[in-house]
Amino acid sequence: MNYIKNNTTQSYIIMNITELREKFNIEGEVEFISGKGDLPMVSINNQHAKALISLYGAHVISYQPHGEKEVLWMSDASVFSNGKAIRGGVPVCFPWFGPHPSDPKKPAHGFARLTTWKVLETSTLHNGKTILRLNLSDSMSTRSLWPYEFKAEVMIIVGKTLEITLKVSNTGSEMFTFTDALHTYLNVSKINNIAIAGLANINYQDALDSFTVKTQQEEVLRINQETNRRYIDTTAETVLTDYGYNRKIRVAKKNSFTTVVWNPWIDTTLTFNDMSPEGYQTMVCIEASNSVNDIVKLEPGNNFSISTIISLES
Ligand code: TA6
Repeated sequence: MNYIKNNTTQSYIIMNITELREKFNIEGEVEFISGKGDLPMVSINNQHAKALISLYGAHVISYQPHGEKEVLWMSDASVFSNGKAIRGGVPVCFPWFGPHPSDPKKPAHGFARLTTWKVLETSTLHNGKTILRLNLSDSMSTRSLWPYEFKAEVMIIVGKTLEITLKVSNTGSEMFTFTDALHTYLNVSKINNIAIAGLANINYQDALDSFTVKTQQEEVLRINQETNRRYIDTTAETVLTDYGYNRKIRVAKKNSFTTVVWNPWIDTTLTFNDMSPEGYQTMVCIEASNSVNDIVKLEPGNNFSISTIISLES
C-alpha cells in the first residue's frame, strides 16, 4: 500500500475512546466518536466520501460519496445496544450465516455483529482513500458459542468505492468450517423503482419455499413481494438500477460463490421491532456470502478472505 499516514498497533489493548482518538484519529479525516447508544464509532471524511463505522460489529453504518445520496440503508428504528444487532448498513455475519445450523438458541448470523472489535489500523493512502482495519480474536465468550481459535480481521476502504473484506485465520490446531455474509442493506428510492441485473439464469434456494432450488428466468429481478433468495455458485457482480434516484449501485465481490437477495416486504417487516412498517420500501439487501454449497473449510495456519465492493454510477 502507498501510505501518506499510517497508525498501526499489534497490542490489541486500546479500547477507550480517548486512547482510540490519541492513537488513531487522523486530523480532518478520521475521528473516533461516541456514537448512538454510546457505541464507539469511526467517522471518516476524505476527498471521496464520508462514512460511519461502528466498532461494535465492525459494522459500516453509512457510506456516502460526496455529492451523492446515501448508499446504505439504515433503519430509523434500529437499536444501538450491546447484545442487539444493528438493523441496516453492512452487518458482518460470521461464523455462521442465518440461524445456527444445529442450535437455534445461538444468535442468528453468528456473534461477529454482536461483539466490539478492536482497532488495528487507520491509514490514508496516496489516492486519498482511508483504511480502517479491525480485529476480533477468540475469547471465552466466542468459544462458548463456537469452540475454535481464530483471528478475524475486517478491512474497510473508503473511497469512490466502499470495499469491505473479512479475513479469517485459523490460529488453532484443528480444522474448522464456517459460513459468512457481508449483509449489505442498500438504500433505494422505492422498492418498485428498482431492477437488479446479474442474476439471470442462476440457480437459487428460495428460503420462502422450503429452500427449493429454482432458476431465475427473468433477465432482471424486480421485487414486488417478500424475497429471500440464496443464489448458488455465482461470482457475478450485481447491478441495481434505481430509476427513482437515477443511479446504479454496483455490488462486486471476491471469493464468494453465494449471493443473497432479501426484502422482508410488508408482513415480515411488521414482525421486526427495529424496523418501521414502511421500512421495506426503501431497502434491499444484496449480500456477498459463503454459505449453502459454499461452506469455508479452514485448516490450521490457513486463512480465507471474502470481499464486497460497492460503487455508484450516477
Ligand atoms: O439474508 C437474509 C436473512 O438471512 C433473512 O432470512 C432475514 O432474516 C435477514 O437475513 C435478517 O436477519 P436478522 O437476524 O438481522 O433479522
